[in-house]
Amino acid sequence: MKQYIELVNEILKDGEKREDRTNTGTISKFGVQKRYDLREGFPLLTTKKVFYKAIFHEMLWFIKGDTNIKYLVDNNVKIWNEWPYDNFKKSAEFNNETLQEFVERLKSDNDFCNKWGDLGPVYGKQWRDFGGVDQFTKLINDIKKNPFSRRHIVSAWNPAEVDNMLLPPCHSFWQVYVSKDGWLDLQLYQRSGDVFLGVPFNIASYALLMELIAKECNLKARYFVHTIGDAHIYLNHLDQINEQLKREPLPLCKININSNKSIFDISFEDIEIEGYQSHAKITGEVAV
Ligand code: DHF
Ligand code: TMP
Repeated sequence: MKQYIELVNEILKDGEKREDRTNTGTISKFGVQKRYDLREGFPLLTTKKVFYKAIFHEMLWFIKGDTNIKYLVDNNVKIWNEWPYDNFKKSAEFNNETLQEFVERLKSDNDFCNKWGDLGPVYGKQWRDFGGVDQFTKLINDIKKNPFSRRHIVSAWNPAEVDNMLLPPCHSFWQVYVSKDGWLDLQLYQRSGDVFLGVPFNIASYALLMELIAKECNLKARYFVHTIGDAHIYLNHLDQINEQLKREPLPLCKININSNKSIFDISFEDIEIEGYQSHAKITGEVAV
């Protein structure tokens, strides 16, 4: 994935060192765009091993309109755990539970999970019910009925509700384009991108979304255009980023969706990655 390497190099070359909300510090560049051609393969990073099962579960969870992390923790997906935990820690109910204890309680106690496992009206909620509008179903119907429309938009950014979310949407706004010869393209506007941790997930996540929509609408996925506002590398990820720059990118894998179910009924087992080759996993701390 030369685009990812280009993105990293662009930030290191042009970025400014600055403070951020999490007090970690970043190198940041504003306004970058990369284009991935899905015909060349599935854009799952090869310069470190990515836990793609988490990406698939998360996307199905968005499509279902779910915002409670119960589905994720039940499937061993840990990527959203820190934010409900941080919220719980600030509450009067907090009794010095560790993150592990908190997650165990989410799994075993439904009332507790309903109260403390919800992220607020984030992605899933806005996609399926933005002030009463099911943007996602409308998008699918509109692509089928009127493919060349210039209004194939889904927005997770709902200014009236942003303050009720544990984390305001990072991948905030996207548009689908259908070409004359049946290709489906998608552009995402991501307001904020953690280039070491979040961005590899976001690229693969939207590539999966494109494959799912293309299949549902009898189209073929082509370009994913990824536009990022504040594209940053956290200072405590610089060693990990430099390690990746030393590694030679490997051939991309493929993705197969082995089902003719509707996009609303596809399950995790229907999605298969074929031939994923990657360098070793690299860990890094997530800034909360
Ligand atoms: N906050 C910050 N600071 N960066 C993020 O990327 C981020 N992403 C969020 C929520 N808040 C965030 C949601 N997505 C990981 C990946 C994506 C993600 C959250 C976390 C992550 O920690 N990935 C690790 C471990 C994955 C695993 O094996 O569970 C990785 O090495 O990819
Ligand atoms: P912010 O709300 O202050 O921008 O912090 C959010 C952080 O999370 C920022 O580093 C970007 C990162 N992030 C991603 O890169 N991708 C994601 O999908 C999510 C949810 C967050």
